[in-house]
Amino acid sequence: MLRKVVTARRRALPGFVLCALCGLAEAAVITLRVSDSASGRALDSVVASLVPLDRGELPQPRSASIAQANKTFLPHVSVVQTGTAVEFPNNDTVRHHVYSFSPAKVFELKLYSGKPAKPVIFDKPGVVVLGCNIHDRMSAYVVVVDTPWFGISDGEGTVRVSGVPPGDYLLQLWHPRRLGLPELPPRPLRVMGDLAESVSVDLKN
Ligand SMILES: [Cu+2]
Repeated sequence: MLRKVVTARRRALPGFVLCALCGLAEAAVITLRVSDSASGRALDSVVASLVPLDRGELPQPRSASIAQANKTFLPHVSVVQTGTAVEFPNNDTVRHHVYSFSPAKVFELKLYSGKPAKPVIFDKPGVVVLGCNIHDRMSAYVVVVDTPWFGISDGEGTVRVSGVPPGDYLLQLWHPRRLGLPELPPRPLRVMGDLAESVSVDLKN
C-alpha cells in the first residue's frame, strides 16, 4: 500500500518540474553592463528602467525605505515605481529634517528622530533630490519611474533586472552626475527571453 503511494508521487513529479520551467521561461532576466562613454570604465550608480510600451496593468508598487545613518542617506541612489510609499527611518541619535524641492515631489519631514508616522508617496515620475536642513552635506536621489522593472548598477557596472515579461520596452538610463542635464534618449528594447547588453552613459552631455 505504502509503495503504491510513493510510486504515484514519483510519476507526478515530471509534470510539476515542467510547469515550473514554463513559468520561468515567461519572465526574462535583463543584464546590462554599463560603462562611462568617455573612459570606457564600468560605471556604478546608474539607474536603468524598462518602461513597457504597452501600458497594460502594472504590478502594484512595492514599499521602499531610505534610512539615515551616520548623517548619510542610505541608499544614496534609489529607484522606485510611481506610487511607491517610502519610509525615512532615522537611525541616528541626532535629528534630521528631510526635504525635497524637486518638482516630481516637494515635501519635508520636519526635524524628527525615529520613524515618521507616515511614509512619503512618490506619485509622479522624475528625479527627486533629497537634502537635510540641518546637515548640508547630506544628499540622496530618488528616481521615480513608471515601471516596476528597474535596477541600479553595482561597482562592476552590472545591472540585473529579473521577472521582466516579454514585450517591447524603452530602456532609460540615469546617473547622479547627469543631474540637470537633458534626459538621455531612451533606447528600444525587445524582450523575448533573457538578454545581456552593453550600454554606455555620457556623463557630460
Ligand atoms: Cu540631517
